[in-house]
Amino acid sequence: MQRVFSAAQPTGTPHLGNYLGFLKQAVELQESYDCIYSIVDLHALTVPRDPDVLRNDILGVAALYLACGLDPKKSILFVQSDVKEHAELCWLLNTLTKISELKLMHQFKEKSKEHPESINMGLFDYPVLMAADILLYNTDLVPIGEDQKQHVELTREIARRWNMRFGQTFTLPKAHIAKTGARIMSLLDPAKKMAKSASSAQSYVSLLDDAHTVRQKIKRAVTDSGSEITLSPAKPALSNLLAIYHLLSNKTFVELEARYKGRGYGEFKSDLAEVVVAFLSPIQERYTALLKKPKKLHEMLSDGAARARIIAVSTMKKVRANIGIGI
Ligand code: AQP
Repeated sequence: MQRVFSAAQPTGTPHLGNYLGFLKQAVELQESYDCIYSIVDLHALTVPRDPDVLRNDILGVAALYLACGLDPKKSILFVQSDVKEHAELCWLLNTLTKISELKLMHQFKEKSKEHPESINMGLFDYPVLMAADILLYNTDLVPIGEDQKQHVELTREIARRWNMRFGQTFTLPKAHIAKTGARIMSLLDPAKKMAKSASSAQSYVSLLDDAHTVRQKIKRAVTDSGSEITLSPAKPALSNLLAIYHLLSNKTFVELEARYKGRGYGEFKSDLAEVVVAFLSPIQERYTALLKKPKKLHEMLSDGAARARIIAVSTMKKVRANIGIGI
């Protein structure tokens, strides 16, 4: 069975972009792949975090992922820092990664602009730690949003380099990117991706937003000139809303265009808001119930880490022998 690995940072509450670009696929893939998913707390430290907030976010994200359909009976779900091999492999992969390659990474360039006061080595090395995450588990497929594609390409390059130098060790992973939803855009600016770190919370729908907030955010979402409801590159803001509607309702774009022919943006947005509310409310109910049992969540994560560690230790045995350390 092919192996799937992917990860997400515990940096606040995930939004619809995280769900549609990553989590939705992660849940679907559980049915036919051997899936491993990680809450990557070491990655989250690449920008300043309050320790108590981080601790809460780790548990919150775990609960939310379960509420969205990740099933610990079908997948391994664990916290990255519970498996020390991630940091060790990152260090070894660093020795084969060029600084010039890391300087090309879009995410590093963007985050450096956002946090000019704290451009640290961790932020620069983020893609190598991500390569370690993926390569430790002999991963075939990595479900991700479009923004992470460049990091998976670098992972392949590092793996190829290692295999050339030390013999076949790592599987070359492939990015698994959804046809629609791979880049959900900001509700306020269709040129920017929906992101937790955006300056305005009006630009994204968090998976924990209540019904009133969802309705308000969608009502205020920017639209394009003209009033026709059509999917078109000339209407990037509307196309983004149509993509969300399509993915959450399973209605095709053709069906949606026909349904809103001759009707305005107002009606379309108000229906979309109800689709989003109906989608989020059962998730939020499950999330609240799961958070009431923190001990159970900790046990599930600790069991996940134990299962992940078995694979990671076995990979590292090979890697250490390859490179000439750890007799
Ligand atoms: N807007 C998006 N559309 C589609 N997919 C997205 N992803 C992120 N934003 C979008 C995908 O979500 C997965 C988990 O990402 P993460 O937890 O590592 O967070 P991130 O990429 O840092 O997400 P944010 O919200 O955009 O945070 P900031 O503001 O910190 O950059 C990944 O697979 C990602 O591709």
